[in-house]
Amino acid sequence: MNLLIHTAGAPKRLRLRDGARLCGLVLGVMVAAAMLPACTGVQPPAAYGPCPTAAQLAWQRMETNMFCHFGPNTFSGLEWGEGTEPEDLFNPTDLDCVQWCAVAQGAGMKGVIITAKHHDGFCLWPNPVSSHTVRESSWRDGKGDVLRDLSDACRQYGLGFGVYISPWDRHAPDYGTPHYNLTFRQTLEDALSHYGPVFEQWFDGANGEGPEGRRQQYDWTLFNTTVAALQPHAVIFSDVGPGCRWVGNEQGRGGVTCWSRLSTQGFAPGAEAPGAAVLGSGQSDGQCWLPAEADVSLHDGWFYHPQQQTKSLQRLLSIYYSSVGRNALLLLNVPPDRRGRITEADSVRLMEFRRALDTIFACDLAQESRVTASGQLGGGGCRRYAADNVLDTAYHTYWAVADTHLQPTLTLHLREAVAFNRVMLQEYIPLGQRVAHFAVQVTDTNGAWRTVAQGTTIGYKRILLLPDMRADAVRICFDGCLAAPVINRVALYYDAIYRPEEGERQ
Ligand code: FUL
Repeated sequence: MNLLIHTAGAPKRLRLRDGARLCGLVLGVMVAAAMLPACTGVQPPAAYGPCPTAAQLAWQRMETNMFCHFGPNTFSGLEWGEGTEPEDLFNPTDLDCVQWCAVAQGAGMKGVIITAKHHDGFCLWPNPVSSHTVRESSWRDGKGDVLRDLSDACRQYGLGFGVYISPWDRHAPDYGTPHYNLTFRQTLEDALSHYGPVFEQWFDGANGEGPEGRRQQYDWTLFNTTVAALQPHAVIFSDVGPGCRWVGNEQGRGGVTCWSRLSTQGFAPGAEAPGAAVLGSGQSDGQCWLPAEADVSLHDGWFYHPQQQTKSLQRLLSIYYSSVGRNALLLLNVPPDRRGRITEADSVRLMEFRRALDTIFACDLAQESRVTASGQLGGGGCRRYAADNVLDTAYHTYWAVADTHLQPTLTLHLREAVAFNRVMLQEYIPLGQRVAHFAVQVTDTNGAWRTVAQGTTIGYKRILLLPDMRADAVRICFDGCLAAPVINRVALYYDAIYRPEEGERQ
């Protein structure tokens, strides 16, 4: 660490790197200290309520993923194909899934989910139980397979590969009969058996009419068990999970209160799902761990349409803050065009989005603060649960208090007064979601504390949008907790790029 760079005019980047090195040191000391007898006999906090599986935790930590709506609709201009489209309609002139993955990776996304079969029933892979697939088209002489290209490209780029497979099928001749559930199971089996690990299976709850106006009674238990048997680590999305839930809107907006818990007993995807407000907020006493996924398109529609505009950078940042910043995962749809490529305009906008996020979150202004708390599990000598664990970026280190201490406070004494307008908080969700209300207070030279924001849930990640302010110290009062909070990160940032609309703060 070169202390000479800590001059008033030093660029923030230098400070960050220095801070990161400092974090390394802190972490080393912490690991060593964790072995000290001071923690002997101190039991770690017990898990509270339902908690994420390893797959759900890994999924949540992806934070942003790319959705690709691609199929006959790309060529017809429809959003919902009729199911009667000739297979030859699907004819990308230059399909390049490597380019999709390069764009996704450049945009900081961690996975890609493809519409392997949308409501029109057309399969982007040669599904043996369908006659409405790429195999029946003249694209690549019927030898093409989009799932093959994309799964290979995802592997090459270290991205997760996920599939959207619509149960609603406007083409399948047996749709609307009990037999269709078996056909759909075989469809799932084929799509999930040949392309390597699948990180997410996306089930659309839509249940419209099939041939001759017939409707289907979906066998969700059969569908979910089929996925679980073939891809045990896949997180299953639907309105009500079982792996993650729909956030209740297609604008990419999580609830200001957003619990990763929901009771799903008696509910089903589609018309039998809980209302949008409940999906958005989750339930503090929900029986299942069911985090929210916020899906939204970079365009107005889900599929490519030549005239559609790309959302602005400001809009994307607003979406980011109201999804990832509110404890939801952001699934951003980027529709490939008729060549089978992501358009230049979309790609440029996504890189701008990434650059903006990297800039905003480059420098944690709390990094060098002294951290104190109203309590700490195991007492001051037990570094394993120390308050300053909230500063390091290691995921599995956290600050914890005794389980009877339900209203603790944590204070960041800043090295010097800093200007900031974002507060980022993270609960250590492997032990459950606990915080139901908190306040952010600041103080400056006169020493009086002033509340500048209040919030309800935190969960995996919460980012509060505050007006520009300057403080010597920042205090978080966890004043409404279902169980003693376990916090693994508190950070302060200054965002000079996104300007929230009036009333949009927090
Ligand atoms: C909806 C579908 O009907 C849309 O076409 C789109 O796929 C969206 C993500 O889900 O339910």
